[in-house]
Amino acid sequence: EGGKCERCGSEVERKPMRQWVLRITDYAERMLQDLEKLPLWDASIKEMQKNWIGKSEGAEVEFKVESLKLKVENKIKVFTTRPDTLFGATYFVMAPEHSLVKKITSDEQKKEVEKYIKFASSKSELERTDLAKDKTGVFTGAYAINPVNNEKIPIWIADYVMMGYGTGAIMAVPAHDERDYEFAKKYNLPIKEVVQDKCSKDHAEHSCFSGEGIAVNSEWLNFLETKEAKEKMIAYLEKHKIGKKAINYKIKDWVFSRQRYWGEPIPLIHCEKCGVVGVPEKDLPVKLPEVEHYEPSGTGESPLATIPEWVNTKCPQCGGSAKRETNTMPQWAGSSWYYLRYIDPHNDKALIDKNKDKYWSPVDFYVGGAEHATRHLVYARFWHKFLYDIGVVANDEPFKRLQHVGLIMAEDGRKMSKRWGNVINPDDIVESHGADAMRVYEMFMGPFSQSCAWSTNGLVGARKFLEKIWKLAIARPELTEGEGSHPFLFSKAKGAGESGVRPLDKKSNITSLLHKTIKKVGEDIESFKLNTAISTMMILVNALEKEEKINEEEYEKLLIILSPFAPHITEELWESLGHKESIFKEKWPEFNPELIKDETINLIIQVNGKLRDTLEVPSDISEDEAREKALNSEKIKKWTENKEIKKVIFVKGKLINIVII
Ligand code: ANZ
Ligand code: ZN
Repeated sequence: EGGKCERCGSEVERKPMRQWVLRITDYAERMLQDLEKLPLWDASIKEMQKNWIGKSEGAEVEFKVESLKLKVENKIKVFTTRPDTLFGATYFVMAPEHSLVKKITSDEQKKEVEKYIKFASSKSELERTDLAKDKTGVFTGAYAINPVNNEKIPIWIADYVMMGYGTGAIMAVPAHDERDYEFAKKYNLPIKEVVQDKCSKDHAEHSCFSGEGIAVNSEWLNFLETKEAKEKMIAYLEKHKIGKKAINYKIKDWVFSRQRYWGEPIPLIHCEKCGVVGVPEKDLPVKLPEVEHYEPSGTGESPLATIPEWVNTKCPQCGGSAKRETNTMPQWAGSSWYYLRYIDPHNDKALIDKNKDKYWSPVDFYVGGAEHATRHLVYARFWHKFLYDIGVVANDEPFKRLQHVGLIMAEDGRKMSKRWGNVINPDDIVESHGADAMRVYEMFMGPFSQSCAWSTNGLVGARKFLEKIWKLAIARPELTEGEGSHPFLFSKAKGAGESGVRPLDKKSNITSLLHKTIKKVGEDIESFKLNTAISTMMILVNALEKEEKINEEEYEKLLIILSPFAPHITEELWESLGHKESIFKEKWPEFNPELIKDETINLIIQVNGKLRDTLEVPSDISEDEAREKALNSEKIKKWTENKEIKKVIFVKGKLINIVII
C-alpha cells in the first residue's frame, strides 16, 4: 500500500529473481478457442478470460538502427497491430529495459538515459500502463530507418512501452495511437496522418485513434481500406523480408515458484556437474521437512534454503553432492487438480483411474467467485489440457457448467475482514440460529451471483420461516389424534371426512398453489435462482398457515422440495411422520399441469386490433362464449353498435378481436 508492506510498513523493493515458470503461453490459442466449447459458462467470465489471454493480430516489422556507437548494423523489431500505418511512424520507442538501449545511446544522451532507466524501474507495470498517466521519456541520440520510405526517425525510450509485451519496442504513429499522440505533443515530435477516418469529424487535428478508414499519405497504400491496407502491407513486408504477420498474446508464462515454506516443494535438484535434474519418480513426492520455524529467510530465498539437512542431497544422475530446489509451488498448483483427486482419493498408483475419470468427469457444475475468472479458472483449464495431452484424463476441459457466486459482505457493507472486525463466523450462526436457518438465509438473501450485505434481521426471517413449517406439523392437535404417539402427526388422507383432515381436493386453492410451487422451485433450482425458490415456498407456507386443516400428503411434498435447502429440519420432520427411509431418497414430486393452470384469465378484447377492454373469464372459455361476453361489454358496445361485424378472431386463453367495417 503506497509502496509499503501493508502489514509491517517496510519499504517494498522490486528486484529481478530467478523463477520457474510453466509455459501456459503454449496453450493460449487453445484456451481461447475452447471457450466456445463451454456454452454453460457465465458469459462474463468467458469474456474476462478472453481479454486475459488477449490475442492481438498484426505484424512484426524490422527497423535498421543508425547509431554512431554501433560498429555493425543492427535491427530492432517492433510489434504492431496496425501495419497499415507504417508510413505514419514518425518516431520510435523502446522499453527502458530493452537490451539494445545501452548499446545505441549516444554519449551526449547517456546520463539522461541512465537516469530515466532508474526512474522507470521504480514503477509497477500497472502504473506504467495507466492511460491517464502523464507520458515521459528520453531521446537516445540514435535513429531508426523506416523500412518503407527510408525516413530517419528518432529512437526514444519511454515507460509506456513494456518489455514484456510484443518485442519491447514500437513504431510510434501519433496520428492514430492515443499514447503516441500525447507523447508527440509533449515532446514536439511530428504527427502525420495516414488514415482518413470514417467516424466523426470531431477530431480536428488528428483522426480517431486506432480507428479504421482509408489509407492516405501512404504512397502505394493510398485509397485502400484498413483491412486491405494491412494485408497489402504484410505481403510487402514478407516479400522484402523486413517483417511478417505476427500474433501476440497478453497472457504471460505462469510464474510457478514462491519463496515460502507452505507449498509443494518443486521436485528438482541442482547439480554442479549435471545441471538441473528432476527428482526420480520413485522418490516423489518431495515432502516438506518438519521444522520449528518457517519465517522468511531474510535473503529473499525460501525458508527451506536455511535447512541444510534438507537442502543437501545427492544428484540422482551422477551421485555427487547436490542441492534441492528450495522454491515451493503456489497455492494455485493444488487447486488446479484437486477436483480430479476427489473422484479417486485413495489411488496410489495413478493420479486418477481412467474409468472413474470417464464416469465422473468433467465436473458438472462448478461454483466460485468472479475473482477466480483469470486465475484459478485459467490455471485449472491449462493444467487439465496438459493432463489431457499426456493421456491422463479423457476430457480437455475440466468444468462443464460454471456459475459465479457473489460475495457475502459484512453487515456494514464492507468486505468481511479480520482487519475491520466485521467477520460473521458461520459456526456462531449455526450455534445461535441453526445450520438450516443459515443455509436458507444465505440462499434467500439475493440473486446468487450478486454480492449482498449480511443482515441479522434477514437471518431471523429465515429462522421464522422454518419455525412456521415446524409448527404446521405440531400445532394442530386435531391432526395428532388417533395416529399413535407421535407428537406431531397428521392423519393420512384416506378420503374426505374420514379423519378430519382436509382431503386431497383437486379444486382447492392450496393444492393448486402447491403444484405451482413444485414447478417453480424445480425450475428455479435448475437455473440457480435459489432466492426466488425460497420466496415461493414462503408464499405457500403462509397460505398453509391460514388453513384450518392440512393434507399430509401435500405437507410431505413441501418437505421434499424444501429438503435441499433445509436438510436437517426436513429430515427430522420426515422421520417424525413415520418414514423409515431418508427424505433424500424420495423422488422429486411431480406437478400436475392441470392443477397449475390459472382458473381465470384476463381476456383481451380488441376492436379492429385495438385494445378496448379486458374481461376476467374462465381460462378455458370457448369462442362462442367469449364472443357473447365481448359483445355484451358496455365498452365494446360503444364501438360495435350499429356496425357490421366482418370477422372475429379468437386466440384461446388470450384474446378476441372483433373486426368491423
Ligand atoms: C503502431 C500503431 C498504430 C499501433 C496505431 C496502434 C495503433 P494490443 O492491441 O494491445 O496488442 N505496442 C506494441 N508493443 C508494445 C509494448 N511492448 N508496450 C506498449 N505498447 C506496445 O496493442 C498493440 C499495439 O500497442 C501496437 O500497435 C503498438 O502500437 C503498441 F494506429 O503500432 B501499434
Ligand atoms: Zn549430477
